[in-house]
Order: sequence, then C-alpha cells, then structure tokens
Amino acid sequence: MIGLASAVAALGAGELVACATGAGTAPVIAVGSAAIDLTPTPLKEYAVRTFGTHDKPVLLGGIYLTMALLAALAGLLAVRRPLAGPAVFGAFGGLGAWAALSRPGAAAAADCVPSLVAGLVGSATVLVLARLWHRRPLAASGQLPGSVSLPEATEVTGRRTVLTATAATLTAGALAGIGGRVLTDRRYDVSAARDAVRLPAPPEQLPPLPAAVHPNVPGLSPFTTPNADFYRVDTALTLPRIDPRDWTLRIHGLVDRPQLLTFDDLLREPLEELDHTLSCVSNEVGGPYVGTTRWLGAALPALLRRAGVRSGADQLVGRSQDGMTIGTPLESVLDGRRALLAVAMNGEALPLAHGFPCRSVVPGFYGYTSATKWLVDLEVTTFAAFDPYWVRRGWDRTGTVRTASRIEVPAPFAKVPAGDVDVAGTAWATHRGIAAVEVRVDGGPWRQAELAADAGPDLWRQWSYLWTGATPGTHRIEVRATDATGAVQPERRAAPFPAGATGWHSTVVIVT
Ligand SMILES: Nc1nc2c(c(=O)[nH]1)N[C@H]1C(S)=C(S)[C@@H](COP(=O)(O)O)O[C@H]1N2
Ligand SMILES: [Mo]
Repeated sequence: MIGLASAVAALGAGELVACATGAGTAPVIAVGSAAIDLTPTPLKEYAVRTFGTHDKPVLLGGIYLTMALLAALAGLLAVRRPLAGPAVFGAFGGLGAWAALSRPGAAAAADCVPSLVAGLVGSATVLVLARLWHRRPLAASGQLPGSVSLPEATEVTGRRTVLTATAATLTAGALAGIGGRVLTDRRYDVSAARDAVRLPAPPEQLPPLPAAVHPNVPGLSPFTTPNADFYRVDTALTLPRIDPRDWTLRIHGLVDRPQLLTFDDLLREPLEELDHTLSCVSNEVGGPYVGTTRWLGAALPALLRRAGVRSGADQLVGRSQDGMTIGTPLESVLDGRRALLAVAMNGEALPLAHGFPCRSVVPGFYGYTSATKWLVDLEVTTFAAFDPYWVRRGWDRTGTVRTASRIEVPAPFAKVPAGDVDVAGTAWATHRGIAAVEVRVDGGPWRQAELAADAGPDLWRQWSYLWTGATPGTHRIEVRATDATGAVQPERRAAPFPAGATGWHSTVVIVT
C-alpha cells in the first residue's frame, strides 16, 4: 500500500504539473507514447487486430497495471531498505522524462518536468511512509507506558497511523491527478475555437449525392459515414489540441518560394468539396477501418505550384503537430487528382480526432501515406532523403489502396429464413473505381451483384445481390470485386503488413 500510495501521489503531481506543459507530457502519456513508437510492427499489428480501436485504453491499462505492480514491489523493498523506494521512483521519473523528451513533437526541455516532479514526489513519499512504518512500534510504545506487555494494542495504534497517512496520500494523489486532468483539459480546450470556425462556401458546391448510390438494403452501412461513426486510427494517446489562431502551415523543402499560411489564409483560398472514401492499411479483409465523407479544403496542387516544386523532388512529407510523418508520392499529388488540405468533413470543421484544424487528403492512398491529421508542415523532398514514420517500420512506402470488398448483410452467423435472401455490402478501389462485384455461395459459380449508382472513382461502391432458393443449413457466401482497370481482386489472403490486406471476404449464414 505504501508503494501504491506513493505512485498515486507521484502521478497526481505529474498530472498537476502537466497543466503547464500540456497533456502529452504527463508521465503515463509520455511513457505510453514512447511505447507506441518503440513497439515492434508485429506486436502493433497484433494489438490492432485484437483490440481494434480499443488499443489505446488497453495500452494505458497495461502501463497502469505494470506501474502498480512495480510500485507495490518498491513499497515492499522500501520498508526493508530505505533507499530502495526512492531508487525505484527515481528510475520511473527518469524514464518518463526521457520518454517526454524523445517525443518527436516535444516542444521544449520543460516537457520533462512533470515526470521529474513525479519522480521526486514519489521518492519523498515512499521515504516518509516507509519511515512511519518503521517507527510504528516505537512511537506507539512511547505513548503507552507498559505497552511491552500489550503487543496487540501497540500494533493496532501504530498501524492506524501508517494506514491514515497512506490513505491520505492516496486521496491527495488521486485528487491532484483528477484535478490536473480537468485543469489541463480546460486550459487546452479548443472546442470553442472549433465552434467559432466559419466555413466559407466553396465557389462550386457539389450537389447532394443521389439516393441511388445506396441499394437501400436494411442493415447496410450508409453511403456517407456520419462523423461520429468515422473510424479513427492514429498514434496519439492524447488528442493534439491546436487553436486555429495559433496554427500555421509551412510549405518548404525543394521549392522555389517557401510558404507560410495561417488558418485564415487557408480559408481565403478557393475551397473545394471532395466526396472520398478513406481507408486504413491495417484494415483486415472485411474490416471496419474505412469511411466515406465529403471533405472541404484548399487544393493542395495549387499551393504546391505556388511554392514552385523543384525538379528532382519525388516525395511530399506531411508533419503533424504530434510528430507523425506521412509521405506521399509527389507525382501522384500533382497528376490531376483532387488532393486537398481539408478543414471540414460533412459540413462541419474537422472533429478533433480527425485532425482539426487541418489535414491532408490524397485520393488513392491509404491514410498512412496521405492523410496527415493535425498537419503543420509540408516538405517537398525525395524518397531517397527521408523515410516517414511507418516506412521506417517496414511498411510499403507507396501505400496505394488495394481493391477490397465486404459483405455486410447478412451479418456473420445470422439466421435467415429459406428462400430469397438479400445480400449486400461495400467495395472500394479508391481512385481506380469499382467496375464489378461478384458473389458466390458454397463455392458455386460467381454471379454478378447489382452495383448501386457510381458516384466517382474516389468513392466506394455499394452493391446488392438477391440469393434465390436458399435452402436450410449452413452456407458460406463469398465476394470479390473488379476495379475499373479490369483487375480482379486476388483470392490469396495476405495480412495488412506491409502493403494492405488481400483476399476475398466471406461470411457464414444459417438458413432456417
Ligand atoms: N497525425 C497523424 N495523422 C495520421 C495518423 C497518425 O497516427 N497521426 N494516422 C494515419 C492513418 S494510419 C490513417 S488510416 C488515417 C486515419 O484517419 P482518421 O482517424 O481520420 O480515420 O490518418 C492518418 N493520419
Ligand atoms: Mo492507417
């Protein structure tokens, strides 16, 4: 308990100090962020596969659990060897400080202060509590003459003092921690600034998407993904909070005229709307990390041309406020596709989790090679000169979206009545487009699914298929898509690493 209470006091103090230096510098967040960066790719893939978007709470839970165990151990050691406690907490603090400074987004040397303070507070607390514990029989016997003959009474009194001190430490630490979090959230809150963003109307407004893009089969996901349901994948343990009034974007590197834009500058650009399907390279066959939205933003190619891209450059690297780096083939950005610096999705300013105030979008590429959230810096460079974050971890440096299709209706292991069964789903080959979707049952002949209206190659395409004469029993339905270049989705299953999953999605249903 002494060890645990000291750890809570330490972390509480760290959270309080983080009010001054930012949520990302709190000891556990700093250590967790460093852990994310250091996690080997196979382990990261396992975590994403197993925990999905809960990977962050699982990681934090793991860190808290490990710390609790080590803190308890430190407490046990501390009552035997007085210096062991401070040694363990000092090491904790040092680790946190190193982690905070090693973050690519680390703003200043002050970032390590929360962890150093946590280390000091933890060391001091464990020293004091362990001392109390040692004084226990002596102090009590001093108050009670003749206590030598009453060992139980002295034990109870002394224990109570230690218990009270430990409980008080725990409470104070927890309050400091909670208070620190609340104050930090309030101090760095940008939701008011986000609400205040007035989005200019684009010179050319896109018409609403026709209803015919959706096959209107109950249970099929909507064509446009509501912002609240849009998948989120990033390495940010705490969301970067950027006030648009402080935001700038630097465009530099192999350019003739480096640019520096404020958020107001960006909003004064002629804005464009883009309907587009974004997907994640980590999406398994049939997985959920894909969504469709109407972006609003400034044309990225126009800004790059204004900066004057020099010959020889072949990579565009986006940097986020939290230090993520994402590289896109420059040739593709400039080949006429609708690459944007997006400020809004589905008519509202970007949600904090999706990159507020600005992110890049380049149709045809997975998020990890095109869609930098919390974007603050664009560097025109070469593939030879720089490997971005995920490329350094072995992922494919191009990240072209592979053709994918999934069955959404019926749900896996759904019980459906015999006869006619509605099958429906979604397919995408972003920027190439989907030309056909085929379905087969129990390995039988492939049948053409009916494609809903085509809204353009940068969007997914939803499809439906009426399976007639379904007989009672267990059946397997499979799907495969053909992209607009005529390439049929390959059957061979490949894991997401290193260039995106391949293989046909299938689902098992029980016909009753
Ligand atoms: N700053 C930052 N941007 C990022 C990432 C990240 O970890 N940090 N992840 C990328 C990945 S892997 C994907 S798939 C998309 C996901 O965008 P979303 O969370 O808005 O769906 O963001 C990309 N942009
Ligand atoms: Mo991703």
